[in-house]
Amino acid sequence: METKIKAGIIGTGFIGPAHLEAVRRLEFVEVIAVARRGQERADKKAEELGVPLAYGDYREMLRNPDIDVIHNCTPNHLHVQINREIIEAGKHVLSEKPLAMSSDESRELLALARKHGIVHGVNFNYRQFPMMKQLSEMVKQNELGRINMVHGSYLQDWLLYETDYNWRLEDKTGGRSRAVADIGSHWCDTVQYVTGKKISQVFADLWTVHPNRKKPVSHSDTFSGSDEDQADGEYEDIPIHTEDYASVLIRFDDGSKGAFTVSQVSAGRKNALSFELNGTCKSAYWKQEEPAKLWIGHRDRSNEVLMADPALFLKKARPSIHHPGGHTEGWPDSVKNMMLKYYTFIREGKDPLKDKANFATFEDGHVSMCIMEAILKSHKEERWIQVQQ
Ligand code: SOE
Repeated sequence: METKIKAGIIGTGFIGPAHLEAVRRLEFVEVIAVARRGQERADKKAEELGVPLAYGDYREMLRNPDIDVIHNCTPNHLHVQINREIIEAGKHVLSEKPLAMSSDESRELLALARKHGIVHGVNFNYRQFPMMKQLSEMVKQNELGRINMVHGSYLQDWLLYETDYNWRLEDKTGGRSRAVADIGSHWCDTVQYVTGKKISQVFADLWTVHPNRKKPVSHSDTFSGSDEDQADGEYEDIPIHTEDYASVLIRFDDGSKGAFTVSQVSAGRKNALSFELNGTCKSAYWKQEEPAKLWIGHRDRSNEVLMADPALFLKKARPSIHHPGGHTEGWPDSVKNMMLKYYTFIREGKDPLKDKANFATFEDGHVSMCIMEAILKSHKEERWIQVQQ
């Protein structure tokens, strides 16, 4: 019988358990350990999640020779250091975005990963929805014609109230950018993936809607919503320096244009990533919250809606869909698809220096950092900025 690839996960907040659940759906991988600060908390979490080994210090996990792959699911400010240590320990790494706190750091990580020849991935999962593979094939086969415009938004409401609080709000733990780095990064990765174009210039306008927030004295998780117990509770006033909202004009490397808006303070919008492509023949529109539908717009006949269905997909997109039409794959499945592609690359013994990955790598993570920095600079200097790699 094939020996299973063994994995460990560092960080057990919102996204760590999502990685765990996705990896568990792969029959050839086994998550044998989790790490979280403090042995007692780690033990408790490992038990809750049904994982055999618990580390109160991730460095001990790095020394376990049985572990082949490590997932970095820690808060943003810890990414670079832990990613560096994972690579230096000779383990394959799957990191959450952002890869680091600056593009100098993400460039260094990419070089280090290449030097050690390990398989590196970053969890840009939205490009892993089956319909995104179908759309990218439609674009490659020129079904839409030349793509002139790409526009859309990514809106959420979990930080709408000034009493909503999370580590992502603080620049020390979240980074210099929030809405752009946290969700704009997904929007940019997804549209660059489906169009095959690179964002080369940006002109941005950012806004911190709540320059001061009320931090609950008790702990607050991502997407935890309003805590009724906190209603009469104690708050601490905290100045906020990261953006709740951004609108960005973009120019692509082939001269085509677009724009996107991101916000974490838009009531009623939960995880509303959407975009539209306008080509010389057809348009296409997709939204993540209804992922099985692709609206296709025509000028001279009625518009259509394509439903995700292997029987209706282009041949090259078919392997990306795992259920018959109407059996809709959603967000957790996109994470599973990311894991499937990443671990299959390892299982097949592919060479990260020579073989093309069909998932986002540290290269994409670095590009994302460069776009984010160009956006911050553009907002500050109120002008178009070239994305520098
Ligand atoms: C919070 O904004 C968040 O969990 C992001 O960090 C994720 O990357 C996104 O997929 C959903 O929203």
